[in-house]
Amino acid sequence: MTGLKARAVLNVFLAGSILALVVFPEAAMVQETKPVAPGRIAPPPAPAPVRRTGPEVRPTTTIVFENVIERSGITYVLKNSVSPSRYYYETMIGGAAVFDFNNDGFLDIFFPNGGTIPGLEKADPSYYNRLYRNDGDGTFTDVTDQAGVRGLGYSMGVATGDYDNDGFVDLYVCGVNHNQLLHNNGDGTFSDVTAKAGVPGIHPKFGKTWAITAGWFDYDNDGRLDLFFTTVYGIASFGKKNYPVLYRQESPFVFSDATASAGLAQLSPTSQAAWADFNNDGHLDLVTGGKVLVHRGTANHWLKVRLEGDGRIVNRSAIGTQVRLRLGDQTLTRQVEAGTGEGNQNDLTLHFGLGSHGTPVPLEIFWPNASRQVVGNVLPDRTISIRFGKSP
Ligand SMILES: [Ca+2]
Ligand SMILES: [Ca+2]
Ligand SMILES: [Ca+2]
Ligand SMILES: [Ca+2]
Repeated sequence: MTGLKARAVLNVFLAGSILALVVFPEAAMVQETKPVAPGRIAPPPAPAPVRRTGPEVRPTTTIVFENVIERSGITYVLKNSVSPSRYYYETMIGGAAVFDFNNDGFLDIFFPNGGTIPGLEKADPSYYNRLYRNDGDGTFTDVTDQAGVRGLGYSMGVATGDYDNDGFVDLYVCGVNHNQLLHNNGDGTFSDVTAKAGVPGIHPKFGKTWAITAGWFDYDNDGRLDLFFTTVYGIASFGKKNYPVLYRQESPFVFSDATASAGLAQLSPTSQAAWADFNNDGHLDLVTGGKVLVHRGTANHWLKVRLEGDGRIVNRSAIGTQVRLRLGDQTLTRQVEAGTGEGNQNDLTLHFGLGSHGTPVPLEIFWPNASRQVVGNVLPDRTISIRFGKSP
């Protein structure tokens, strides 16, 4: 995402920054769709009845965005170190992640940043990645240093996901010469656990691959997030060979390179990576590298959650809404996102792998206006639809 795009995201976000706490009755406005046998295409769900949850919304011809960057406290400047050689990555840098790192109900912003050329290092603070804490009053505070997220090397994109199910969203930062998995410690700080988790993006033969964008997905439905990152050029700057990588979280918090075993070894370099369950069997499928890859499934349980805003208080697509699912002593967290990686859009339906857990689970929904809704006793192995608004 470019700097301009990042600012546009900020503008949209600030426009919707409202604090309120509302607890809805359980099981409010829930529709269920039962699963189909693996390999079968399920019929589309019946159209939902039109409901109005507030005053009539009158069409308007003028929609105004205000650029509030100057008074927001955000001073991040993208630094790509343009060189006479015009390396590929100079033109492709610039991601942003909007997520709530401290669980205070206000979305915070993380910006990856570049490095020197040709050294590819963050030689001074102007190259640091930046984390801005949302203070809830329209301003942000730079907490990069206390959070420990300055970064390493020439960074590119970033993916957010709670890979260890502790309720705090973690970061995976992609880069040319370094990738970083940053564990959110829950106290405002992050720890670099890249080596311990086994996700450095280093091929035993070809070395570090240039990672541009990544996404977290539980493709085997075991309740633990897996990681897929892509790269665009097979042979890029400095003659380096690059390739997409799928990391599977084999055991709690330890990953292995599953690119070959999952059948993705011959995948061409690409920026495509969009996940969706095309055949409604509960297992995420993947569009990447000009291919549509249907997952053949596991015996694990799953749950999919479709959210819908009212178009007035919460946007119709419910983007920015977070859903938490309690599974024993773990909390699985998913968020409706407007896009993933570079130019990709996943299905907006949230997907949870439940492993061997086949009994009803409770959900907590945190809508973008900071209201909270509790939905109890949701049966697994189905898709449920939930609308923002009054209980029926
Ligand atoms: Ca926050
Ligand atoms: Ca976490
Ligand atoms: Ca998994
Ligand atoms: Ca599927």
